[in-house]
Amino acid sequence: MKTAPTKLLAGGNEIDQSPERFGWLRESNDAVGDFEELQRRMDADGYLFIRDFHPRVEIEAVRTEIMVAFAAEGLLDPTFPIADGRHIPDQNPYFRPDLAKKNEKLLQVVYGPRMMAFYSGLLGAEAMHYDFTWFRAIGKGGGTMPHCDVVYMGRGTHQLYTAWVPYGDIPLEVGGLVVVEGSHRWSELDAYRSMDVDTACKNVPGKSQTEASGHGFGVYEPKVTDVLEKFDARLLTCEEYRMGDLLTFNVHLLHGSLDNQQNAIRISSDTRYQLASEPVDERWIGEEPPAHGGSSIRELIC
Ligand SMILES: O=C(O)CCC(=O)C(=O)O
Repeated sequence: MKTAPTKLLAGGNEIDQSPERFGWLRESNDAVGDFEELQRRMDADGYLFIRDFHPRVEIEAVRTEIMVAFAAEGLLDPTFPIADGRHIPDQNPYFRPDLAKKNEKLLQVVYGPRMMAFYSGLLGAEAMHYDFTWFRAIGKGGGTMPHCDVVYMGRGTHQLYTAWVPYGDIPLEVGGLVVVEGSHRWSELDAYRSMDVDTACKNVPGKSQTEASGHGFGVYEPKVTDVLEKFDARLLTCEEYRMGDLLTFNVHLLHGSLDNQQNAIRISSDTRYQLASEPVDERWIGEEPPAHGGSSIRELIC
C-alpha cells in the first residue's frame, strides 16, 4: 500500500498511517450503472466513491464563481492567482451555505438530472433531495470532527445518503473527507445515533440531548485517533480528491475531515437524497429551511 507523503492531522492530532489504522477508499467506477452492485457495496462499506462522476469543466466553473466571490469579499491573498484560493491568514470562511444557494451552476451539479438519476437508481424509485445545501470553505487549521449525519437529520427516513462533492483538487494536506471503515455497522454507536442535536433536555436546563451525553453538537468523539484505537479500525480517505469526484455515504457512517494544513481554501458541498415516498426531516425542506435551533427545538426528558 502506498503511504501518504506527509504528516496528517485531524483535530490537531497526528494520524497513524500504519496499514492497521489508515488506508484508501475503494473506488466503484467499475460498477457504475449496475445499481444492484452499487447498493451491495453501499451496504457493505457504508459509502461509494466514484471518480470523475461529474465533468471536470462543470466543477471548475463552480469553483471559479466561488473564488471570485471570496476575492470580492477581500478574503483572498492578492499576491496569488484567484483560482488558487489562497486565503489571507486568519480569514477562514469555514461554512458558507449562502454562496451555494445563489450559485446556479452548483445547484445544477448537485440537484440536476445526473445526480437525481443516480440516487433514483440507487434507491430503486424516485429520489428527492433536501433543499438545504451545506457548503464548506475550510481554511488553514480547519477540519470536521467525527460524527454520523443521522444526529443532524434523523427526523425523517434513515435511508438517506450524503453526497460530498469537492470543488478543487484536494491533496491530503488540504484536508479531504475521511470515513471510519465499517463504522456504520457498529452497534456500540446505536445510542449516539439515536440522538438529535435539536432535542433539548427538559430535565437538564440549557443542554441538548447530545450535550447532556457528552457529544457536544453531535460530535461522536473529538479525537478520531482514539476512536480508531478503541475499535481497532482504519481511517479511509483518498490520496487526492479531484474535481468531478463523488463520495456518497449513509447517515450511519462515522466520518469527518482531515485538517487543512495550508492556506488554500478547501471547498466542497454536502447534499442529501432519499426516496420521494418516505418521510422527510422538515428542518431541511423549503425555500428557507428552518435548520437547527429556533423552531426546530423539541423538548424531551433525557
Ligand atoms: O467536508 C467536511 O469537512 C465535512 C463534510 C461532512 O461532514 C458531511 O458531508 O456530512
